[in-house]
Amino acid sequence: MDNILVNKNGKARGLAIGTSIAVGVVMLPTVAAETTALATNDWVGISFWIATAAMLASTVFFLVERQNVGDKWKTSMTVAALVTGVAWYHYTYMREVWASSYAETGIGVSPVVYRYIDWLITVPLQIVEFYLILAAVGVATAAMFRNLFGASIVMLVAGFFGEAMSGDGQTFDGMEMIWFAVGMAAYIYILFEINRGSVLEAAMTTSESTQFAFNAMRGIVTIGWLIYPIGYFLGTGDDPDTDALNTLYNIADLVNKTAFGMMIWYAAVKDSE
Ligand SMILES: *C/C=C(C)/C=C/C=C(C)/C=C/C1=C(C)CCCC1(C)C
Repeated sequence: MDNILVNKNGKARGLAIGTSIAVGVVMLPTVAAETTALATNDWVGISFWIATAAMLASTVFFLVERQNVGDKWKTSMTVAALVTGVAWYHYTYMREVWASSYAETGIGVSPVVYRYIDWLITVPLQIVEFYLILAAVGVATAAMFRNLFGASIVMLVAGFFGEAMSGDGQTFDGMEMIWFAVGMAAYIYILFEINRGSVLEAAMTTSESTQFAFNAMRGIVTIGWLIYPIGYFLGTGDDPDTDALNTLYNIADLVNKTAFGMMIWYAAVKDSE
């Protein structure tokens, strides 16, 4: 306590905590806005609520832990905190869209617009995170960044058009599947790009912790990201299962944002020991 303002590390930590508190206070009116009480049987609403809390906790954790890792990992920790922080902000609205419609009608409404605005910000941030890992592996190029970035935008825009059309009462369900195919093509391209032979080879020559981060990234894109198209598939078309779509999206966000950030943190701590 006596040296928290003197010691360089303590000062930086104090700054991080201060920033977290300031962000929290500024956000308070929206977070604590008049809210519909969650119905006791609203399981999807409960998953929204859990995700909201987890995103906030992760953000504070990544910001504070940033001080305990080596310099070269600090930017990765910052980006991880931005991803969960932006998601937390949107979850406070998404859960409200869902829970209020469920409480009124017994049927939850998908917060499509908030969801996609969130993804449009957090997915490119994750691409930055991937780029930092690929740079540590020694294979990052500007072209690669541009391609991954471009493909992720195509994927999301296609998903948005498909979902915005879903359940609109017009019987042109085929369009949802066409947009799905466009999104899948972009996703498969991303998988291909990070699994190139030259990338895998270069990764094998790096430190243990860099390899851990690299494999975490591949696992996230291959398995974590795959949950989203499954949710989309179940939640659009003739007989859309909106509960399944939102539950899967919420779980996927926890895996891809919180758990991925934790893996980055673990690699960073291992490397900084
Ligand atoms: C933090 C949010 C993340 C990591 C969101 C990722 C979203 C996807 C990987 C979405 C993928 C989709 C397809 C592959 C096909 C079209 C439908 C989407 C947009 C759900």
